[in-house]
Amino acid sequence: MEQTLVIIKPDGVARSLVGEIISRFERKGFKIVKLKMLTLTRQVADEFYSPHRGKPFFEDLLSFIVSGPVVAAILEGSNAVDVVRRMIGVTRSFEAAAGTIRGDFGLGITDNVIHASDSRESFERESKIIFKD
Ligand code: 3AN
Repeated sequence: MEQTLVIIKPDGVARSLVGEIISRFERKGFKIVKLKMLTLTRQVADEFYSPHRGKPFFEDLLSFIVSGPVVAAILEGSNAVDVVRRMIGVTRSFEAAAGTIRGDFGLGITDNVIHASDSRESFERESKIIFKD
């Protein structure tokens, strides 16, 4: 069974969307394998977003992701990476389709409610950083 990582970002947690979002994944049929709330340090955030180093939005992205607690989960189910990416919607929330998490709950780009691994390789890298144990 395939696994993927999702992180409900500080805006999603602050807006009390954790239950709604986790519930969508459960109802879809995913199994929650790991779940935790944490606040990323700048060091961990820098490592997590290292593929985006040097991009114009990198500083804003780091400041935002460390600005409050996040909820991270490892989800398991058929084609988890692709299915979850479809469920969250495109990066620019204001363009995300209705019925997706970003489409239903956000308007932002930096503050776009949720992160999900975009490949199996990303999942392997990201989950080691977030779930070190
Ligand atoms: P996604 O989260 O949809 O995979 P990525 O991996 O391209 O998007 O970007 C990672 C994060 O960087 C996004 N979730 C978003 O918060 C931020 N980001 C991406 N592109 C921009 C942009 N043009 N301006 C500001 N922030 C951005």
